[in-house]
Amino acid sequence: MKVELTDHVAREKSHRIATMKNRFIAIFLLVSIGLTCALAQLEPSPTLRSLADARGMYMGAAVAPIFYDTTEPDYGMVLAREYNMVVAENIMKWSALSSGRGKFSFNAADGMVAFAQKNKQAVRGHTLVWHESLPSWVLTIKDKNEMQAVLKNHVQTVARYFKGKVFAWDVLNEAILEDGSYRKTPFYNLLGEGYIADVFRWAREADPNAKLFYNDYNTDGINKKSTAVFEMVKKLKSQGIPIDGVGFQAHIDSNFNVQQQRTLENLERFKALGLEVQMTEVDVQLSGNAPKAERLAAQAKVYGDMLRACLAAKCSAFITWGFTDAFSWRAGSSPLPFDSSYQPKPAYFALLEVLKNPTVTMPAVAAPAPTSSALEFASFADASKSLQGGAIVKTEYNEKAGDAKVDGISVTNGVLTVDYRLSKQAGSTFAGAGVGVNALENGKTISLVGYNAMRLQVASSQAKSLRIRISSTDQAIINAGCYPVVFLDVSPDLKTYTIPLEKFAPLGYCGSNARTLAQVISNVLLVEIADEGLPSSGVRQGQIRIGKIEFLK
Ligand code: 9MR
Repeated sequence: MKVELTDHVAREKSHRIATMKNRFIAIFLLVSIGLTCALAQLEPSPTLRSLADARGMYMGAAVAPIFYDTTEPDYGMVLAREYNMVVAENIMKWSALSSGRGKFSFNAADGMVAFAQKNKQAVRGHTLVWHESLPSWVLTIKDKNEMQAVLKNHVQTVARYFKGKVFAWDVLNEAILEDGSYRKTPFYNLLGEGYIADVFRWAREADPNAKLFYNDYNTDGINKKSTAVFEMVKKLKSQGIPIDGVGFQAHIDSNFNVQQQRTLENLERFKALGLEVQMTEVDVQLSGNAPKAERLAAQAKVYGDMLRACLAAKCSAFITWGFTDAFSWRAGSSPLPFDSSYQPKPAYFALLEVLKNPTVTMPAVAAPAPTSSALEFASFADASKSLQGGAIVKTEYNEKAGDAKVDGISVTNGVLTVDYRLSKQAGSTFAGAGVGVNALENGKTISLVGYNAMRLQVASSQAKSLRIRISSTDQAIINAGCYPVVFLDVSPDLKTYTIPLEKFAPLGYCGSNARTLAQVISNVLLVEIADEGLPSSGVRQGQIRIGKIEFLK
């Protein structure tokens, strides 16, 4: 009995202790959850603005004076929250500032500057000299000296007025045509090309501290027009004309391919002249007839890719031409990162992700599940018909002091067999010779961004190791001899290898133009599989058999 009582007391005691313990744990958990929530509330989620601030760059938007409109309270709120820079979409243009000769009115622009100052935003000036949005009286001028005086007066009055308020000016906008020639503007027609150097000199005189930019569209990749702009600014620089930077407008659509257009390389060549580069009017029209979600995802990808190129080139600003689809000069095609109700679109999240981590290759957007067949690389089984037409596979491989000849190619049951003969000269120092299989699916270029592994079915009758190389269509990368490569030890049997794409990176062969793997592979031209197994001089015959090459999401 005593024992039972003692037991009972002991049980009660331990029950009380356990209950207290549980309560303590519960209180502790509640307090910690509460604290975590409170801390989470204290720590605001990142915005474009906060991430740009942390990087010491500008995220900007073109604005209209809608922040005055009390029926659009979200306009000013989102603008102030997300952007550390603003640019006037229209109200600093010549026709907006000057209604008559010698008459200037800065009220609307002053309002925008006040908004920016209140919200601690920098102001970019757009634009001192442009052939559009000119007051009609300027178009009536027929005399060279008169035009020169009027132009100088405009540039200097405006630059002086905004001195200390505007950190950078688009001094000259869109002075080059698509074919690379000078645009025949009212200024060019009367003053000749010399007006270009003049307007930069005049702007510098009026505001020595503002950064002076040339700005244009369809210059967002390497093409005739961007090359003409490049030559023009190079000449200006070499003549000591004060120009600090070039703005790339980037009015593009969701089919724009940053890799194919060689956007980064383009920015870099301007940087190499000692110029600042900025993306100044980015908007990405939705294109095509795919379901809306797919088009938004494609748009987001282009935004992300553009910003990534911009950051890789150390651009100083990324500016969108507006920010909400409610107010865009291309409103019908929903080109901006916020929808008409000021809700962030996938494009916004893509920008956010890239600002957080520019090496992310695919922005975290709700993209629809990929249809693998469309993007599958060269499956030789499927491609055999094209192969017979000779369109997709060619073989060539030459190295110094060695050569590879292909004796035959055949496709049987979906397996591509290449019979080859390697030769190596005595005394040469290269490690091997090889045969390359260059494949391009039906002549198409396949974008590999977003893929994370390569699956390869391969057998080699003699090779001890295989070198697998993926090349890019980017001519600069090809020229630099820069390509991702991986070495594999092979077994004599047909075997499937799954190679994570990051495996290619450390072995990447890159010249001084080294690019990240993601950039290199984003436009794949060929997959080359080379037999690396010829140790000394001599000739040997061999065979490589490839079942299938796929890139995996
Ligand atoms: O978006 C601007 C639109 O509201 C104006 O009507 C138009 C004419 O002034 O200019 C648009 O902005 C252009 C910019 O000033 C220069 N690059 C091209 C832009 C789109 O046309």
